[in-house]
Amino acid sequence: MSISMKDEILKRILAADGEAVSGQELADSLGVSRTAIWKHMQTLQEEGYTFETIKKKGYVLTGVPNSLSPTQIELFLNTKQFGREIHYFDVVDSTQTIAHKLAQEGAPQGTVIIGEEQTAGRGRMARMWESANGTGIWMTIIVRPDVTPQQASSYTLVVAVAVTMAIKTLYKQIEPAIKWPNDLLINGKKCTGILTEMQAEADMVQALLVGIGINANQVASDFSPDIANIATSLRLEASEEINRAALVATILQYLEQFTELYVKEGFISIKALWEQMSCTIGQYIEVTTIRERFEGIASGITEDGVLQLTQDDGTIRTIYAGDIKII
Ligand code: BT5
Repeated sequence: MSISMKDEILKRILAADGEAVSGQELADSLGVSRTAIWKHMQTLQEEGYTFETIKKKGYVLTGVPNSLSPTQIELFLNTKQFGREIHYFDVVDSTQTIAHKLAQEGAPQGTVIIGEEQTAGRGRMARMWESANGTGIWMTIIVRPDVTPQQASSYTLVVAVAVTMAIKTLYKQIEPAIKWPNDLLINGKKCTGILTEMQAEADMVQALLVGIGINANQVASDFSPDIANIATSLRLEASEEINRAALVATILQYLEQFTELYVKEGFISIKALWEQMSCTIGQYIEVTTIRERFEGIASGITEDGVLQLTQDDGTIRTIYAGDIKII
């Protein structure tokens, strides 16, 4: 997609990373007049960007609009396929519902659905996912990996690694830990949840609908009493405002990369990274599955991404799905 003059100006100012960018130099290098530059700067300000103008030096970016519009994301996007088609909404019931429909209609791999707010955001097993307006990242990515439905169950772990890498890359002061299978925690509180749903035939995945919910810019009082004690946001932990568009683009970048690896070589290619980032292995845990509840030490993860639990009597159980509590 070609980039507009206004976006090109914005890109250069963003790339300056807090240094002033001179209007004259912008005009010269882009081959337009100073007035044209000034007009584009006006438009950017109307869109919510703020600048400081430093005499004889130029423009310094002081704020970006708090929006996840495709234009915003594209500014940071460096992928081949992921995020090249973005469906962006102010309010949705759940981005998963829209993704299911689009996937059935044949939407290509990498299609992204984003809602600024979800009125019926959901977690696993019909749980609620709190998705307040404008504060978080509520998105679903359609992925069409060439794997069997059985193999696909480990994809959630791949997503967890990609999101963790993206957060660590942009916010070096925080380090999320992966709680098997689908949570990212910071200081023991949940900042991200992942929900992977599937459209499949007996031995072939048609589409994975990868739902990612990230608490980005909430302050403590934004959380409902239901989750106030268990939830946190990246902003609370990193002590800085989160640029949600940059984070979405960085997640898509890592996810594209890890998906390629996963399809080619399987979960084993990501296993070591997952183990490094996990806070589950080595812990004494209680597991709840649909049918039963048991305890033991989370002793490892298999090459297929299945959790292994060593029980008190030494027997090893493999866990494909469920909830765990570190006890
Ligand atoms: C998850 O489920 O963690 C998966 C969440 C996936 C949400 C995304 S947002 C985009 C896409 N569209 C959707 O509708 N969903 C996906 P689970 O492991 O079942 O955890 C759910 C539990 O997390 C709830 O029962 C609450 O205890 C807690 N919770 C709810 N909202 C939360 C939030 N915003 N932050 C932290 N914890 C939350």
